[in-house]
Amino acid sequence: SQEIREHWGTRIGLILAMAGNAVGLGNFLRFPTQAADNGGGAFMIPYMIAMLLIAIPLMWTEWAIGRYGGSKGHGTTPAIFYLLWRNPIAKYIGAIGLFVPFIVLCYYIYIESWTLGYSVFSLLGLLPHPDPSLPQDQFLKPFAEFLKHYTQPSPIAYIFFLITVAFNAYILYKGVSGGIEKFAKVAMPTLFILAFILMVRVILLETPNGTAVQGLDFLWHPDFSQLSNPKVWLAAAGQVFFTLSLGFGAIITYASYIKRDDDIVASGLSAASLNELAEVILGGSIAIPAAVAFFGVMNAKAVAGSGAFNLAFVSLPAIFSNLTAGNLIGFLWFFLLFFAGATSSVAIAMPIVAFLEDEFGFKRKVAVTATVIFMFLVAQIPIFMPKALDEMDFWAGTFFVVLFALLEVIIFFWLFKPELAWEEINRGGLFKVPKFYFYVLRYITPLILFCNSFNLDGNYTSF
Ligand code: LEU
Repeated sequence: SQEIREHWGTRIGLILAMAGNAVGLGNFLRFPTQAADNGGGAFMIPYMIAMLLIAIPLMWTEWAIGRYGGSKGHGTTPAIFYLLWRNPIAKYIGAIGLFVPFIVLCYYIYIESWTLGYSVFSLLGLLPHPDPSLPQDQFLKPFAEFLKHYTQPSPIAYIFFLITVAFNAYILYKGVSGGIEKFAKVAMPTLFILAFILMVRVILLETPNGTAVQGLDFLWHPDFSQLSNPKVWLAAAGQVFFTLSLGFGAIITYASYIKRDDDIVASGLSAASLNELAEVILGGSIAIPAAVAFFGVMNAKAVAGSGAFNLAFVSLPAIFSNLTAGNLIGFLWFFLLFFAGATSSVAIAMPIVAFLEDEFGFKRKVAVTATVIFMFLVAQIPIFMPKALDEMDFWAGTFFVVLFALLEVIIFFWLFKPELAWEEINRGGLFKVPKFYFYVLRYITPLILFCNSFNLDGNYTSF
């Protein structure tokens, strides 16, 4: 269909939508868990290096691939990879860029729905309120049981899931600038304000077990002893992928709605910077410091090691229930997570929507309806089989994203023309990307990704 392709309304709208795509549950749940589990200060060094050497250049690559495809009427990788590399295999490789976001969407949106449910429970004071003088494990127990009961799944969990799906569908129906962009313009500033309030409240926490400041010290005190541990490097690389939505096909689809000569260099960097602000400053100053203040450094590590769900849905509500206005603070926390999740779930839904529109000529509403129905059906698997959730998260959210990123740099910087790829990134840029990154993208990034794609350690799951 040669109808005019939709475009983002404003540059700030584009940046906020892309930041919304990136800022998600990964920033507030996955990052603290990964950081604590991998030694705090030991994790941050590989994290920064992976950010500079893999994530930032890949981010520009995905923006460029998407904008290029969009200028030719295509927003998803089966078509775009074939434009870049005239080999039928390109279409099959490109299909990974549909499969990955779709699979992740099907469990991600379910977890997102818990955050909506929990924000309502907090606000209404329906979460447990055990006696604060109880010993720690007994104090946490009602919260753990509440979560277990909720995710069985309970009928109420199912209702919140339906509301969450309807909410996502509504934003998608409204289109790129009328839905996603408008929502991001409200959700992103709100999210930053909520996170800031929570951060300030948490930093002031002090109990006989510890202080929030000790939690910050745990995260920011560099620990070089773990640098030779490959597990820490893999975890850091996995986290930068997840948090920036790299290798999910979602950035490419969003970028396909950018005008051909509009800047991507500065906008891409701005969106990534907002994500890092939300992750290392805000995300890093809420869950871990709160857990350290309440449980002490050693126990906080154990809490984080027991998984992101325990940290977010058991430990934090338990901590908040002890504070004045705890219901309200709990609400801020879960509602923050809901906004973070929703701006990301619409992003991973978009590749399928765009694929149906661009390649089959579906109208927006039909494409969204088909995507939502299909998602709803597949989502029953993680809803009723929690083991499947882990499995989907590992394969789609951890393994295939890295493989897909490897294939996309090879296609763009080797099979397409490297000089053209470079010019594609820089065209319209408010500044030029340092040439250093050209060599990084041609040699270093693929090499690192190649080594990383052997990461089949099944213990390594996102959540
Ligand atoms: N980047 C998002 C997050 O941090 C996830 C992605 C799959 C949309 O939660």
